[in-house]
Amino acid sequence: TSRRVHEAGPGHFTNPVIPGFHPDPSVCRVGDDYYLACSSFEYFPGVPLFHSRDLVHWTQIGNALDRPEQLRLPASTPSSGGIYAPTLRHHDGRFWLIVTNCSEGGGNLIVTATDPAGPWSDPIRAPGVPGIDPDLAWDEDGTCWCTVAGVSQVRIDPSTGKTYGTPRRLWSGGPGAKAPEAPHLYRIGDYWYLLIAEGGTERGHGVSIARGRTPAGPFEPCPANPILTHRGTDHPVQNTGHADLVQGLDGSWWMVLLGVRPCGGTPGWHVLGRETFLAPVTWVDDWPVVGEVALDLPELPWPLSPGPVVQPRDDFELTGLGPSWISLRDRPAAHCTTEERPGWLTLRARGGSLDESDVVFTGRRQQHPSCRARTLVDAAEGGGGLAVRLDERHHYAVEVSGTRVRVVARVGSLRTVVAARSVPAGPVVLAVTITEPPSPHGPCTGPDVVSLGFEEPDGAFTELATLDGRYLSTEVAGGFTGRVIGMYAAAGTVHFDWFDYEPLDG
Ligand code: 6LW
Repeated sequence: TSRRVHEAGPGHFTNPVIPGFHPDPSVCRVGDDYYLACSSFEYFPGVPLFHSRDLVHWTQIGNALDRPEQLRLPASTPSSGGIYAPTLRHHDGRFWLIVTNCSEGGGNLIVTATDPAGPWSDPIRAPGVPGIDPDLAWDEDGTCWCTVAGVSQVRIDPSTGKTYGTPRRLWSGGPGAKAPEAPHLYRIGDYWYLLIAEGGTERGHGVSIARGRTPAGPFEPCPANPILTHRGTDHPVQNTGHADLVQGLDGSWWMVLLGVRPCGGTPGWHVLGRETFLAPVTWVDDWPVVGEVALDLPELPWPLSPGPVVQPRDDFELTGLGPSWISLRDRPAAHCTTEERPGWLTLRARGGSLDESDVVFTGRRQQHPSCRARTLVDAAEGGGGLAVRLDERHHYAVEVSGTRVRVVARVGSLRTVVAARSVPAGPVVLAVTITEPPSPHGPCTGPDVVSLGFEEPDGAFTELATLDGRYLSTEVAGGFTGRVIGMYAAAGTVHFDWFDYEPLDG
């Protein structure tokens, strides 16, 4: 079987462990609890945080940057700008998270928390940190080292953000490989290990490691580098890199990493962004050896611990939104609220359509190759709908304005209304079904198919358009994110009574 709905059977589990656009994972363990953080780019809140007790079932418990005082992404933040590559660590009774805000007026910042579910502190700015992908590591005498892409390092006081001395270049990775980045530094046994990604986050991506006797080096590269790469293979998981290591309570070692699942031959298209995968690690001659990044992984050395079952429907009965909802750039209450009309999510447009950076859009990551999303929309006072979004220039949407429903497609510089139909006055269910072609005997032949339409009052689905999913892929659009399915307002005020998202068997 090529790919399947993310699901753990007895004794086995399935990669990716966190499906959908969840790149640059950083992980730490406290007792028998694991915590993991990812990048979030142009979306608010920033830096999703997950909890697990078995490394394979992850439940989102919050976001590190979930207050406007912590994160204000200006309207100038491009898609794939914003928040990059956190490092999450536990030290001295607190969680520390360092991350880069790549948007205007941003920079490196540190937040801390005693409970990773929050609240997280206001950010401490660290302007002396000389690059992206910052890491924090403490040595035996409490000195903290901040290591960044490049790969260089500076001493830092993480409680003030102040850096000391001139940044020093540590290592550039393997000869000729581009983009040495995503460093993480660890004390393991007698050595300090410097783990990095190299080759760029696309098909050439890989993970390499070096070791030294002090946190500042000198570092000796591992003779087996890269210790992980799928470059030049036809493995169903590609672009593997940007990794972090963690040791289980039982002493076993694991790597979390990003990877993509392309569909449709060479080069293929991946549409869910870079996802978080897990691989086992063993040690030979004091070097880590990474096991296969398999879609079906072997048995774990501990019992599985599934988190709470996620219901397909959010009926917006609660005040505020759950942690997996993300809005484009910001979420001011005047434009996105569950309080104006209780039991509904109200979005108020501020001018732009999905092609503009000021569109009011709130959605969730597409996490399954095949899935369905539906929402009940009241657009009597405005216009908006349900969109599958990659960025401003790549999205498909079914939208309603008054009694007119239409499907709009934007691919690069082309924008077109694909279909339109009149519907009876009153709220209408808009629906999108995404289907990956069945490929029972091998790799997915792709591309996927995006069907958009609405439901008649009797519940029957009327399809307005079937669109080729490849144009909403990273291979076409570029960038660092993946698809997000969500609700938007392009004009006036639009109310959403509920939103369903359910995986379909691929
Ligand atoms: C990130 C870099 C990378 O900062 O992509 O895959 C960049 N690795 O390390 C954005 O995620």
